Amino acid sequence: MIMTINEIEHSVFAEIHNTHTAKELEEVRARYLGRKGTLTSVLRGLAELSLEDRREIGPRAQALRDRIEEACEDRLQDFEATSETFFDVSFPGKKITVGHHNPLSLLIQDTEDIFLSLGFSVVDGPEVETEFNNFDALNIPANHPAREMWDTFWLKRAHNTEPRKLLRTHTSPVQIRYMQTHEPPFRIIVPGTTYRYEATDARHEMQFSQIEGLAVGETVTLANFKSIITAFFSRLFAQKVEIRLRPSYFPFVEPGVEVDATCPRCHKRGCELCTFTGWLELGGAGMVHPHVFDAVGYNPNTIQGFAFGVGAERLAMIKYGIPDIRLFRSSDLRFIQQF
Ligand code: FA5
Repeated sequence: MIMTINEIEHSVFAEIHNTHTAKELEEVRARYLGRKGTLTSVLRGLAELSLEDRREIGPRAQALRDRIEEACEDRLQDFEATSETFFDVSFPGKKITVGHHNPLSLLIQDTEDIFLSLGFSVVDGPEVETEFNNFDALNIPANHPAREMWDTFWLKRAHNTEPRKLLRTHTSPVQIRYMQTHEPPFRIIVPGTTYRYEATDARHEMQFSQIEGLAVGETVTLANFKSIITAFFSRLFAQKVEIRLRPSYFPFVEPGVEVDATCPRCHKRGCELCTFTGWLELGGAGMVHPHVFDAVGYNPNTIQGFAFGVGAERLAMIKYGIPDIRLFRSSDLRFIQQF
């Protein structure tokens, strides 16, 4: 019996090692540990041995059985690691989750594409601005009542003598930055984030986005603006849109206008979106004020231009039928996944 155990020990581990499939491995295992296996017969035969022999052979045989089981288990894991086991190709795969663009990003991308095709460049500027660029150079001096049109987040200063900084309340300060460093003629748009210290509701946020436009040259007129903005809204809303300019006031333009477009949902028939007026108010515009040209060192007698500013969320809300501006930055996946 000792002889048999020695022989088994001598051959079994090499045989296990030489198997290449789970089926081959199972055959080797059965040869030694199956019902009629060699080692199983040894273990069965123990009962017939003398007590002394049993004490010597029994533990060796049992230990060998454990080692064979362990070796078979290890070999099986080798097969699994090298994928030699069965692989069911019809098993459903893992769904790959794909990110979605925020509708605000989609709106800004569309806007940029349209204006690029109309000969405009896309420009940006910082969200932390100087008081000069955000207000003074735009013809809104300190203590002027027009300042109250924009409730401002001011930044802390280390010393009272330092110039005050703020979170820009509109994208208009980029007009100043651009004109200080470029010569006309040019046409630019400036999409960007803006901040106002305001109560929020379905149409107002403290952090929102605007798209500024500025075209400057010797012969640029308000009629040019009307045709550009008509082309923009018509392409953005994928339909023919009419534009109406109503007199309004912004300190940095003269004349100033409010820009209305025909409601793209009801085509002027009247609906809830346009509060049954047929028209939507989409932003402000006008001819750049001579004081603004003075502030950047242009000659207002030879240079003229139009400027406009529209709310980007407002346009996205109209285009995509979004009922509440607070959804854009809500981080709610149920909202984002719809786009
Ligand atoms: C301005 O900010 C001017 N800078 C626009 C301008 C530029 C006029 C150039 C003339 C020439 P106003 O405050 O109206 O204007 O804001 C423009 C648009 O920004 C609004 O029509 C609105 O759509 C959007 N907007 C303003 N405040 C908020 C707010 N709190 N939340 C969301 N959108 C806002």
